[in-house]
Amino acid sequence: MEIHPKQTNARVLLTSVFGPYAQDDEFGSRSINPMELYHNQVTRAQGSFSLRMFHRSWGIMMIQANISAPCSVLDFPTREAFARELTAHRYDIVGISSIIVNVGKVREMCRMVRELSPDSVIVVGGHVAAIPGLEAMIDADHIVRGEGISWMRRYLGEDEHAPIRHPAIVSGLQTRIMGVRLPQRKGGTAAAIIPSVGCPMGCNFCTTSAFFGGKGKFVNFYETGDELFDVMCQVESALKVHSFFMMDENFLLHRTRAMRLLERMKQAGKSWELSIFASANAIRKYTMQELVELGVSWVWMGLESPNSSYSKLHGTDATQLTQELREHGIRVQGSTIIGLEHHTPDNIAREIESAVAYQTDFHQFMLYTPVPGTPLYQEMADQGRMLTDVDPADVHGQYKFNFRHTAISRDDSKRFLDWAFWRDFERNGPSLYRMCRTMLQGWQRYKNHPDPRVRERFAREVKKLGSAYNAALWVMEREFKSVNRSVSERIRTLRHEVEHEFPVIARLTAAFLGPILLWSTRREEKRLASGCTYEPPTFLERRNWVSAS
Ligand code: B12
Ligand code: SF4
Repeated sequence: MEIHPKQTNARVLLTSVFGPYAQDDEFGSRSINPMELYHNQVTRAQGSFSLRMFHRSWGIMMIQANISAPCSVLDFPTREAFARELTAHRYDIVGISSIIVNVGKVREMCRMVRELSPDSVIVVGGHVAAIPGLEAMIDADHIVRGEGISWMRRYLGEDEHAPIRHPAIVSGLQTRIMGVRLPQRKGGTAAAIIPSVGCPMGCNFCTTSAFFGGKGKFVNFYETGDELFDVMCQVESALKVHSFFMMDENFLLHRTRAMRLLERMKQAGKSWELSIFASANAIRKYTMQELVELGVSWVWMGLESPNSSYSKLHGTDATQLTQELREHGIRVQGSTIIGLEHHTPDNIAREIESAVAYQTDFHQFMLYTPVPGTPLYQEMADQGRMLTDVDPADVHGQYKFNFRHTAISRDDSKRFLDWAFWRDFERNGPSLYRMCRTMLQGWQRYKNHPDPRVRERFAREVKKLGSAYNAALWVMEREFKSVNRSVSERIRTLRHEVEHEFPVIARLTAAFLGPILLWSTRREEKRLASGCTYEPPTFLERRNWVSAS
């Protein structure tokens, strides 16, 4: 492979695509596609109760931490900030990270580099690289498919097999709910840990699995529980956290690693909380006791229709599993695909009802979307069913089909998707309430657990429930009284239970903080109704930096 002539002395700029994101523009921003995980695809129908936060671009942060070359990361720039950075420093390499939906921005950024920094080599990486024929769509020198740390190390003439250094990453920022931006104190937000990329399960639609090798393959940054434990200890002391967001597509699939991690946690008395992604059949490899001791407090799992053919659900009763997890204080975030092959206008309502009936704490709905690089895309392309006139900026799974479904029209795909979000909210209420319910169940079950690590974790989690969250319950109960009495009554019952557990503090906070939260919630509703959207701040971080000579 070609190596950059300046090797490890080359100055590198790594950037995400420019914003603003949550508005409609000619570069491919869409108001329906904001840079917010929950509000984009999980709680978007929940109005002021939607959980809102941003997540940094971890791919470029990981690359920066693992090269010795002087390197700047520019995250969420505006076009102006990107132009300024290009002209303020002489960069030898400009690396642009993007997913497919943002290809229009990549095209514009390549054009800007050629104009403002003509000597820079342009490298484009991330999922956008899966687009067939991308070379002809953008003016880049290198398009990198798959894992980027090893590619960049090779390109800079560095050792691609050197151990992976994990940066200390705060998982979410500027969290906002009910019109209030939560204070960002050190240790208050989970740290993101990225043990691997890809997933060996190889579901036919899955772009992350396909991008890193497909079925049977993935790239492990940390093979063993010992390595993972050491990384988590480093990040724990850098960020003062107890809580980790494990960015591994199927964390529990690797049982030996997870069980060794548990052993080390026990030996060191670590009372950690883990939020994980895991498939149902991987979760079933563990007892509830093991999950609880491992600190699993949040699971994001695929809950595709029972009539689908995905092996990750085989042999599991997903209803029983989700219920059991919640009874053990583990919050469940379900993910359901709308528009699978067997869906029709006649059965889709039933399928959505069964997803909603899982009563998860959070529920993501996404359109079945053939994405370049996946087996599903190939299959649809071979059958001539891909629609050729759809703008890639609209292929984000929250708008309309990008292929011809045998029974459901494009317009109906959006109607069914929107209905799923609405129905989940209408039947189950705000996710914040649902999450409080699960937290209380966990506390009641484990407050006297013999392992002090477990007790400490549940006590830590429940502190918020006995105070600020109870004020939020008071507001939700009030706001739902006129729109959905049954939800309001369920919230009331929960509030009474919380007040029974924490008679003084919970009542006091509801009485004093409740009215303030009610006011901020209503103000937020008005803001949202007038079209207010939120954008992440721009970050600029330098490492191994030397000024241009
Ligand atoms: C965090 C996240 C987000 C964050 C934003 C992160 C950000 N700052 O951009 C939020 C929640 C806001 C988000 C939003 C969306 N996301 Co998102 N997101 C993720 C998630 C869960 C983790 C990404 C990550 O950090 N992974 C870990 C890092 C290490 O991996 P990586 O980013 O792939 O980087 C590696 C390589 O790709 C490569 N690389 C990356 N960049 C570069 C750059 C260079 C120069 C080089 C050489 C290499 C390189 O090297 C890295 C190390 O190996 C992934 C799923 C996943 N597991 O990856 C989805 C994912 C990236 N998102 C996806 C989608 C579709 C979206 C949305 C459209 C949401 C939606 N409706 O579904 C929106 C788009 C918002 C917008 N306006 O752009 C898809 C992308 C599909 C595709 N083929 O393009 C993914 C893969 C999820 C999925 N399976 O469908 N997302
Ligand atoms: S189990 Fe989840 S992450 Fe793994 S291939 Fe299937 S959809 Fe993708």
